[in-house]
Amino acid sequence: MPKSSQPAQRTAAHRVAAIVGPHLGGKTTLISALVRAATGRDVDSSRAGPEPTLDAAVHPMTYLGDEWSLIDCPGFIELLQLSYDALKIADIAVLVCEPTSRKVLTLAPYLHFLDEHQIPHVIFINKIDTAIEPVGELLEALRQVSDRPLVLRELPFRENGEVAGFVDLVSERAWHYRSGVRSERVGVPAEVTDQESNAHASLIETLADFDDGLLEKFLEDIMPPPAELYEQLAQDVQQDLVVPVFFGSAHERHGINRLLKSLRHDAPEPAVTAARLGLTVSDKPLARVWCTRFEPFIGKLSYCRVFSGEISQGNPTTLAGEELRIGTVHAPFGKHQRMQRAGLGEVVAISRNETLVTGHLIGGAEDDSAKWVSALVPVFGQVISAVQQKDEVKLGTALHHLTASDSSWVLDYDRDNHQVILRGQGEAHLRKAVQLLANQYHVEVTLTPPQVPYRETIRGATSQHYRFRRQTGGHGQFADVTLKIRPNERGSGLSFSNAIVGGAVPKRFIPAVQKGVVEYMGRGPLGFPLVDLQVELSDGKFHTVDSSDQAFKTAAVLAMRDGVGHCEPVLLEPVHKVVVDVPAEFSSPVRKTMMGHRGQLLGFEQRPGWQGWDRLVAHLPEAEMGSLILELRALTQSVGTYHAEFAHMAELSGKMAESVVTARRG
Ligand SMILES: Nc1nc2c(ncn2[C@@H]2O[C@H](COP(=O)(O)OP(=O)(O)OP(=O)(O)O)[C@@H](O)[C@H]2O)c(=O)[nH]1
Ligand SMILES: [Mg+2]
Repeated sequence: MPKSSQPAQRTAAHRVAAIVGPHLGGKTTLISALVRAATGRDVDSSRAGPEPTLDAAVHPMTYLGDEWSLIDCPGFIELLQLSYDALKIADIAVLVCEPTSRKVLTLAPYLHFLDEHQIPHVIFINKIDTAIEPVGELLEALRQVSDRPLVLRELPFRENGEVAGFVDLVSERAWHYRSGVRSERVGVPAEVTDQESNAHASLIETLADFDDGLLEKFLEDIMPPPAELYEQLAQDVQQDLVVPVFFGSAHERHGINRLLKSLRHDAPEPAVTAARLGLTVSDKPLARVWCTRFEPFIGKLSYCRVFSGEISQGNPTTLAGEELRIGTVHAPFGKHQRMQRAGLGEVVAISRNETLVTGHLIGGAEDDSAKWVSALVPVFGQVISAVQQKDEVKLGTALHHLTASDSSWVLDYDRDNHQVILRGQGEAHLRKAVQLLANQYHVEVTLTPPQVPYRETIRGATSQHYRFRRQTGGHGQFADVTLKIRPNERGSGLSFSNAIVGGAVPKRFIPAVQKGVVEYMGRGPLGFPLVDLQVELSDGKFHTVDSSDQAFKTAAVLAMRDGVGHCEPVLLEPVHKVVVDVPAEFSSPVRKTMMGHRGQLLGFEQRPGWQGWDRLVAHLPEAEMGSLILELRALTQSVGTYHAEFAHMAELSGKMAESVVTARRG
C-alpha cells in the first residue's frame, strides 16, 4: 500500500473544510456521506432528505483520529456571502459540482474567490451516477473557469454506460463501486489501460511544473513512486498551486473514501492557514469570528475559529486592544451544548457577547477588520415595513440582528418618504429575511418596491410679481415681491440672491423671502422637490405697519407658485452608472436587455482578471433597475452581477413623465 493511505503517526490539529458550490449540487448529501464513511454514524437520522441549506452549518467529524469541522454552506447564489465567510477561515474547500459542462459556469463565483484568496481546494464532481458526458469533457470545461491547473485524480470506467468505478491516478489501482458499502479493489479494466497511463502521465506532468526533481524524472521517463506523488500533491494543494478533481456520488456513497483520504492528507494545518491569513500566532488566544447568529433561547451566538491558544469561558482576552471577557462557550452544532474550552483549529460558538461582530479577531492587539474582506454589494432593495404599527420597534431590533448575521443584508433610509429599505442579493434573499422576521421575531412585514427619487426643475425663465395683502381685524398684512426665476446648472441646487438696493424691501425681511422660496422648492408643480433654480429678489414693496416676516414668506411662496408654473417645469430622474459583469457568451443578450431599459452604453471591455467574462458599463435610469439583477441572472445561469453608483439627474419627458406625474397625483 502506498505509505500515505495508512493512518499517519502524528494526529493533525483540528481542521476545517468548507463544502461549497451551487444550489443542488449535493453538498449536504455529501457531508452525510463523508461523516458516515468516517464515523459509521449518520449526521442526523431524523431527516428524510436534504432540504435547501439556508445557513452555514457546522458538522463535527472524526476520521482516523483526526478531528474535523465540516461547514455545509448554502448554494443559492443569493446566499453567497455565507459561503465566502466560511471560506475565509477554512483550511480547505471542497467545491461540489454537477457532472454537466453546461453548469460549469455556475462555479465561477467560487473558483474566483478561492483563487483570489489562495484557499486550498479540491473539486468533487458529484452525481456521477447520472453522468452522461465523459469526465474528460467535463474536465476541459472546468479548466475554462479555473485559474489554477486542475489535476484529474481518478479515471472512471463504465459498465452498461454507467460509471462503475475508478482508477486512482496516483496509485494506479482500480476500485469498483459497491452499493452502500466500501468500493472493492479490482484490476484495472483492459479498456481503460491506455487512457489510464496517459492520465497518469499528465498528472505527473502537471505536478512536475512545481518540482524540479519530479520534472527531471518526468523528462527521463522515470516513473516516480506513488508516495512521492502523494507528497508532492499534498504540498501543491496546500499552497493552492493545483486543484485535484475527484468524482463520485454522495447519494450512492461512491468515491467518498477517496475524498476523505485527500482531505486528511492534503488539507493544511490551522497554523499554515493562520500564516496564509496573515495572523501572528502565539500561545495566547486568537480566534476569528466568521459567523453571527441569533438562536431562540440562547440568543446571540458568535461562531469563531481558534487559530492559537485556547478559548474558554471567563477567559480574559482582548479585542482590538481592549479587554474582552469570553462568555459561555458552546458547541457550534446540534443543541449548542456547553463546552469547557476550545483549542487550536476548533470552531466554537460564544453566546451573548454584544460587542463581537463577524470579522472580529478575538485576542487581536489591534483592529485588523480590514483583513476581513468586505461584503458583497447589494443588488436588490425593497421597502420593508411592519404590518402592525406596534411592531415597529421590534422590527428595528430584528433588522439589526439580521444585518449582523449576514453582511450582505444592508439597511438604507429613504429620506424622501421616511421609509426603511432592506437591500440584499435578490428576491429570495429578502424573502428569507421576511420568513425569519415572522418565525423567529414574530413580526409580520411587507416588502414593496422603493420609490424612485424623482426631482423636477425648469427649462424657462420668468420674472414674477406677487403682492400679498390681507385686511383682517386689527392691522393687516402686506408684502410685495418680484422674483426673477431662471434655470440653474444641473446639480447645483438653489441659488438665491437679493438684488434690491435702496431699501425697497428692508434687509430684515430678506431671510423671510428666502425661506418662502426654499419652502416652495419642497414640492414643485409636478409634485416633486424642485432643484437647480436661480431665484433673485429683484424688487418689492413694504408697509411700515403691516409688513412682517410671515407676510414676506407667504408672498415669496406664492410668487414661486405662479412663476415656476410659467417656466416649463420638467421632471428629472436619477441615472446610475452601472457596471455589469457577465460571461462573454451572454454579453449580447445582456446588452440588449440594458438597451431595452433605456440604457446608454458607455464602455465594453474584458472583465479585469476574469478570463472569458465581459464588462459592460452603461448609464441606466434608476426606474429601470428594480429587477435588473433578476433579469441578469435569468440570462446568465445566475452568475451575472452588477454594481452601480449614482451618476446624474436627467430630464424625463413624454409619456413616461406623464405617467410618473399622474401616479404622484394619485
Ligand atoms: N443522483 C444523485 N442525486 C444526488 C446526489 N447527491 C445529491 N443528490 C440529490 O440532489 C439533491 C440536492 O442535494 P443537496 O445535498 O440538498 O444539495 P445541496 O448542494 O446541499 O443544495 P443547497 O443546500 O441548496 O445548496 C437532493 O435531491 C439529493 O438527493 C448524487 O450523488 N446522485
Ligand atoms: Mg445543502
